Amino acid sequence: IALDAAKKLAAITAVDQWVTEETKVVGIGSGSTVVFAVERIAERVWKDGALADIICVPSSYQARLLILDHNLTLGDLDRHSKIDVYIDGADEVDNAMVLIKGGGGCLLQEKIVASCAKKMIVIADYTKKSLRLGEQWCRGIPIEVSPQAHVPVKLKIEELFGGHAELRVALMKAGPIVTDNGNFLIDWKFVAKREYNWDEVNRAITMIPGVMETGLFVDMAIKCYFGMADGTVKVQN
Ligand code: DER
Repeated sequence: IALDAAKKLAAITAVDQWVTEETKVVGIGSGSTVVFAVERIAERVWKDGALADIICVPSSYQARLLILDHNLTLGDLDRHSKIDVYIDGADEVDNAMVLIKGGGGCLLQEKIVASCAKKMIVIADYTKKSLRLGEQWCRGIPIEVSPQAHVPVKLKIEELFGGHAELRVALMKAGPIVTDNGNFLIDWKFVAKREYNWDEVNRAITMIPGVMETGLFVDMAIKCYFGMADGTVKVQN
């Protein structure tokens, strides 16, 4: 089946499993896969008359517009900081369920909203699954940085962990990508052959002055649903 069909399959399976009548607040991730999850939630609300009063907390402008476009109730962390379940995509998921996220540049709010959720569920197509981080996703680990600090942060990461970090430049805008939060992004291509302790790497990078957040989601997702090419859904716990 096509990649979009695989994404959709994962999204529907996860929503039907985790967004139920008991769900009061759902966190909505960012990217292309999560669109199918919002469509499924909207179908349940508007077609089935189910999930009455469910509140959707966005993790980006994209997620916010998606919620509004489907006439779902928009929430925010000021009023709904206890989230029942957070559903989001990933750029890559390794065997230890370490995620690389941020391919869509929304990692800061994604990690914030995910951290407020009792459960984080990942939905993805089969191209996102890897045994070892970096096997599938070759664009590096996204890191959100304060605009004034992108060079010192880049140099510090390369000094600490090797590899090569570069500023993410926009395609349809001159200059660097500016995130929903007014920051820059650098993508760190780590050394493929090197053994990294991703929990330590995540903590060390986060501590570098000027780093707002990393796209390394360690010990955050509890379950991943992968839509497979043969039309099945593989679940990783
Ligand atoms: O940028 C992000 O963090 C997205 O959630 C990304 O990880 C998944 O995007 P996709 O569903 O479009 O592949």
